[in-house]
Amino acid sequence: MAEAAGVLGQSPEFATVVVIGAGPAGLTVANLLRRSGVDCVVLERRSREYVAQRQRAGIVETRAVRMFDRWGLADRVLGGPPHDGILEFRVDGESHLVSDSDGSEGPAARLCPQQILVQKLTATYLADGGDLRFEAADVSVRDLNGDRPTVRYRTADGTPHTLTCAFVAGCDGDRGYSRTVVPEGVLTAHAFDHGIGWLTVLADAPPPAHPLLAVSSQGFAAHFPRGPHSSRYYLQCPPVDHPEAWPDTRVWDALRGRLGDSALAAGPITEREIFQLRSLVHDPMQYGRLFLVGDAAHIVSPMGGKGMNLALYDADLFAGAVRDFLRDGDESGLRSYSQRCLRRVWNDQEFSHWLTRTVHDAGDDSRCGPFHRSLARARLDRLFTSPPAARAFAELVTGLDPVG
Ligand code: RFL
Repeated sequence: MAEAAGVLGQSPEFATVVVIGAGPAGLTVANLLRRSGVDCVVLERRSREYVAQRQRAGIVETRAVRMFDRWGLADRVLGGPPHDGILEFRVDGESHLVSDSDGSEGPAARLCPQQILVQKLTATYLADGGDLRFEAADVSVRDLNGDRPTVRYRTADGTPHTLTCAFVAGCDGDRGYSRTVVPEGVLTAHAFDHGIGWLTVLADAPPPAHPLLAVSSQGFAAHFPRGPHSSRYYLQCPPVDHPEAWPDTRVWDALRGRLGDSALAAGPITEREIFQLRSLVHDPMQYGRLFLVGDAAHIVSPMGGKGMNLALYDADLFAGAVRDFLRDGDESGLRSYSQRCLRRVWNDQEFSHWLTRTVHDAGDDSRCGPFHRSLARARLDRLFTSPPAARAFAELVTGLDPVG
């Protein structure tokens, strides 16, 4: 407690927490710390404009909406309408609606695109007087095993700066810097490559009535809302494919075929990218005074929509743990941070893995063989016909499972 009191209210170049990275993880950490009266500085490599337009996730799950609600931030940081709790599976053109509502009381998931969340988290943090430094180059960290780590960086004009702090939050994503500071042999990386590629396309085209996953012998496809007039689509493709192999006509023809919707409205394509479905977990998520948060610690294949939501979960636990330490001298949250985060990470990895295998295996059997195709179809059949199976699925989609 004596130390806790001592780290508050120091000179400007001391910050209790230095946050590296201003994506969903870093900005959420920063906002929650501010709500707790804990000072922090956020260092972001890119410009504010660049960070604000990066489009990826589209749904803030129910658990995360309630987390922001608990911190008194939901109205300020979430945009988009509530999700109506219905997910559509289309199997060989036949529609099956599955409720992803678990029936619990409280605010529901929100159709809030990641860039809207990032824009609102940025605006809220700055409006509350937060310290956010864009275009911070060459960030480096030292002395993580002492109680005063040092963080150095350069401003856009090359001026060097040094900060000391009590904690570093490594929120700089999978290709960031913070994880590289951890000495070799400390972290174990658990990696899995699904051997599946996805072409992802963003277009100014009408969103679907419900988030839509389509299984067909031509391969998997999906259609998700990303705003009132925009959509994200996914098309299974060979992992080594190139976006140039997918001109507009091929994209729309493939979507119409796999979604079983010959009238699917097209629109201008604004982004076209191919990536491989992979999963990665680093264990532990802490080294000395460095805490890894979000993609810096784990990557989940996008199937199931968990990556950004896990980042928000980590941010909640980290900010709560720092607050409890500074306010009450309670170190238990910091000590159990990695273990608690990893429990949810593996829970969500398992869900994402299950759904990834199911929707791909159930379609094109040239990849997995007829036996696995029939197993996957049996899993879908159970989901469509068994209320307990649908309920377990809803728990996982909402994040309101017993993992907490
Ligand atoms: P981010 O978003 O990568 O942010 C990291 C930030 O750190 C900055 N940075 C640095 N700053 C200072 N110094 C350095 N040395 C730095 N190095 C990097 C970067 O510029 C950046 O601003 O990580 P964060 O905050 O952990 O957030 C994670 C999410 O972005 C990620 O999990 C999701 O986008 C994953 N994801 C999805 N998640 C969902 O929950 N639902 C979805 O539907 C969903 N769809 C997706 C996705 C990811 C996708 N990609 C990336 C393959 C769809 C796609 C296409």
